[in-house]
Amino acid sequence: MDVVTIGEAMALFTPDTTGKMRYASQFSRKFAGAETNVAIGVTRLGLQAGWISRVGDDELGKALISFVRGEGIDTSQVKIDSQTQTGLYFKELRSEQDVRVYYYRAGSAASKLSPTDINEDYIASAKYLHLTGITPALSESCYQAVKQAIEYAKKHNITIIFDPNIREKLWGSKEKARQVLLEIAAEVDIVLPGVSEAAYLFGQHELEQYGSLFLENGAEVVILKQGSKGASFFTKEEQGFVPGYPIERVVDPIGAGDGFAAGVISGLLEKLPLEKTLARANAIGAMVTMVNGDVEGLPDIEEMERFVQDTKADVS
Ligand code: KDG
Repeated sequence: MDVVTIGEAMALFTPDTTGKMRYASQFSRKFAGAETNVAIGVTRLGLQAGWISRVGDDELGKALISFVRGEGIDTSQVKIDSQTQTGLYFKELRSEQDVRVYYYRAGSAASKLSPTDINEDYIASAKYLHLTGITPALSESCYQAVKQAIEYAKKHNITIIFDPNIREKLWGSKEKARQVLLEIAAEVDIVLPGVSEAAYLFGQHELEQYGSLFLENGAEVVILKQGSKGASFFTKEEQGFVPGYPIERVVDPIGAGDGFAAGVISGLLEKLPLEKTLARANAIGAMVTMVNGDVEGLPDIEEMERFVQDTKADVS
């Protein structure tokens, strides 16, 4: 296994029309979740991924497992929880600039994940453990599950990559979010914050400062995402900036960060230098925004290479 990830995936409903959702009567049903988005992203790039989670014993839970399995991901560690339901999420595209999400996931099956769901051998079988800040926000038992996974990964020298993915709607308080996310960021090898997330965690600073702040907090590699502008990397030895790709029209920005993470993982596993890894990540992030849906725009290797060849990075 190349990558194991842990977290909630949901049935995603998107109105078929743009505008306020209250007027929508036709919806498309898709599936999404930051962690499965990354698992699907790396699988399209030829890697092997596994997903640890729970879904409800309901029709959407069954369809969700089939969907993720159909994308080639190992779902042997996904439990069916008969006590509760699969979570839902609605995405409202009010305009190209105004995309809103609504969760119906409190008490969902995935929020019941606990340390007993984390199998040590399974974590040890991976090269990378991918985590996001969404899972520990779901419940205390989810937070404990994440801590258990980190403990196993460290014991077996598995590289841990962490995307803070701050979802204010899920955290009761900003203080709690900051405390838990910084605690996890201190334990991992690679962190992937966006600039606004870095500011949320450390307060307003110059961009370069965020690199040092995350390094001092404990990470080995910091990758600071700056949307379509590009991304910077920081280690104790080096730092740099890699420009992003111009995007003619953003159809749906949600999921771009997960595509970016998939690019980082695949680049690092191929032992590409950080510049090349970030160029790949920027390209995949851009490609995801051009298609409606969190995972529909994730490219395979050939599509990604064609995009990189045909599109000049935005060095302006
Ligand atoms: O990164 C995209 C995710 O935000 C989306 O798939 C839904 O997992 C999700 C979440 O918790 O917001």
